[in-house]
Amino acid sequence: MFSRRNFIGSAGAVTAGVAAAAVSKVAMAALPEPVLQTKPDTMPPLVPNTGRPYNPVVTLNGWTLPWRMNAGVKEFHLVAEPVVREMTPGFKAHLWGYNGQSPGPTIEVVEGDRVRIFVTNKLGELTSIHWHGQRLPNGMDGVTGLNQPGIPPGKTYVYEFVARRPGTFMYHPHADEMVQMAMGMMGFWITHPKAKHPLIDEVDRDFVFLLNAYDIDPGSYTPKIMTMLDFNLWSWNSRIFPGIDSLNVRHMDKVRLRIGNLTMTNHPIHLHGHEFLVTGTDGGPTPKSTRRYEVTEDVAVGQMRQLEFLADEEGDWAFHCHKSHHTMNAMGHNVPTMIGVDHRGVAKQITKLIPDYMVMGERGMKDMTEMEMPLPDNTAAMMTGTGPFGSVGMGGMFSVVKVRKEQKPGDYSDPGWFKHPPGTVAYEFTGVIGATGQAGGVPDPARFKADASPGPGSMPPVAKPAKEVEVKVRKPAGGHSGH
Ligand SMILES: [Cu+2]
Repeated sequence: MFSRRNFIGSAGAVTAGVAAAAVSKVAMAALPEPVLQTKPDTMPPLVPNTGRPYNPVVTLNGWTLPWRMNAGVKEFHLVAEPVVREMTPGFKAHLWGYNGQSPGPTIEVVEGDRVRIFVTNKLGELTSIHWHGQRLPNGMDGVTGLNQPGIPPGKTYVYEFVARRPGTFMYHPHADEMVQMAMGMMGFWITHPKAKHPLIDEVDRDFVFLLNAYDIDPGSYTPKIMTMLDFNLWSWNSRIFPGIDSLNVRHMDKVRLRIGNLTMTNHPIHLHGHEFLVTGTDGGPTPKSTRRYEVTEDVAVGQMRQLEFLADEEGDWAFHCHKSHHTMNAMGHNVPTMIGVDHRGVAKQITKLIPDYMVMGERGMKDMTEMEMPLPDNTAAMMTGTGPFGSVGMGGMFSVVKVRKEQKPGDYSDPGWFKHPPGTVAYEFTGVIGATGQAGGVPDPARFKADASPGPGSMPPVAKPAKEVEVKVRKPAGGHSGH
């Protein structure tokens, strides 16, 4: 490993002399045509027809950037520009991205490839691209002011380096970063191994997506870029449930999920019905001895994770971030909890004064998924999505892994809902509760009963409180502290 890195390292050093600066008129004229994509669909894998072969990835609600070979160098053309991204049907956001989309297209190369990336800036301010996680000459690292001047509006810069190690990487600006990343500028980079790698298994399906987040007020189109933590749209590749495509796989497929986090908080990503191994992190493939089975993997800020599992259980398996506020869409945050408050009388009185008045959440908030309430134009429903059994009541970072026997190899199309074998779906109990003696009866549920003695605890209290207090205070609105 060490010697190989050294060898490629010396080859890479040749590019150190190529500054990411001036491009001659001749080179400009020879720019590869930028390829644009405006549809938010999951595009089929881009099978390489030039360069070294590899098994391509599939970008969830995204695509891979085509390249051209130029005297043995893989040339890509990224265009930084304002884009309109449909985050879910009926909700479009005005973002910044690359080549017509946010996130930008996935770049796929092979270990040892020499790569040349033309970056054209069509924004109104300086930008740059940092190739997150890569080994490269310092002048190609993309930090504005430190490694290169910012790319001025209207100009094209060239980055060139050798993809030295296989793995999962990201790209994003390192210029006015807070704004440009809050606006959606980011993308994935995959470096495939050049030969069979002892720590990188061949898989049947290889999905990639970025975790990103936006703060867009209901009824508006542009993210608020000053938000530090309190985002209201938690997305995968700038899509929110139910706009995120399902991950469709064949029963017994070996599946790899590559996830990168460019939000401002961590996301515990949880898969139902299967256990996965964490086979790769920021530094590349994990040693086999460190691998253990998990059902949730926390992806921290700025990190990449590779999860692998055998899809050996048929069905429609939920796959989501486990922070429950991250599986909801835009909402007002200062809604008081009304669970358990019977306010029928109050609502009646208020309705006399304000005919449209509506009480929210008296039985929980699930009712809101079916509520036909007028939303401002261009607003995503807070919790939505309809499954075969009704409303799913979700939003944000949520999708479904569909495992099917009849899925053809290489077919990524949506097979529809799972057809459950008879007797394998939870069903309503129609017997008698509290009647063990009767046929079909079940005993009363056991229920914890508090007694008069000091309750359980690590130590007994010195004296009992004079009065039992049940807390019913409602905090005043405001002072919301993020998620
Ligand atoms: Cu999350």
